[in-house]
Amino acid sequence: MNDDVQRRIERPTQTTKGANMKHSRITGVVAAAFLLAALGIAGWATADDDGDQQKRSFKAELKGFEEVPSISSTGSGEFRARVSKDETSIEFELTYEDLEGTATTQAHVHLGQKGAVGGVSFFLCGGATTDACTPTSGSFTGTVDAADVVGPGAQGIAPGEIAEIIRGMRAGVTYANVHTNKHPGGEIRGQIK
Ligand SMILES: [Cu+2]
Repeated sequence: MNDDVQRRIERPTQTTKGANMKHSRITGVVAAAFLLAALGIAGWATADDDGDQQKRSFKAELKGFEEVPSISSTGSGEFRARVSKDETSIEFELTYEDLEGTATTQAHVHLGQKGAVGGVSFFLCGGATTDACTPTSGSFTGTVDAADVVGPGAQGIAPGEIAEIIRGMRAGVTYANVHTNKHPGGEIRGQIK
């Protein structure tokens, strides 16, 4: 609340003369109405940036130090994703390079907060419905829909529950992870934001 509005609202309690009081009450009401209108407009502006209020674009920088426990690796990568307007699919792009493992086995999006290991939600490469991962460096694009979501059931996401993993992405509790023969638990990882 700016000082001017604050003063006008407080003025009735500081004024003792009847006429003045009535005047300041009206001023106060008008000021409060303007304030509410301003707050309302500000609220709409932030909610309506992209036509709705849901975050759709996501990104992660992948590196060995983000693994749990940290891995020292020359590898790096980037993950980007976009949730469709109708919330039924996720378009993604994954790139990685300079991995130390000679074979890249799988890459996934997992459910799990930073610093924790969680289960697999969907594949980015190396899965039944995705391309095979390429060794040491690679670039993949794809579209994930409900049928591609495999879990993780133990963490409350049943196969097909794409809305729930999207919710996890929006809450910052998902990560992209690239697995190699040298580091089967994951060589590079990045929290999705
Ligand atoms: Cu994984």
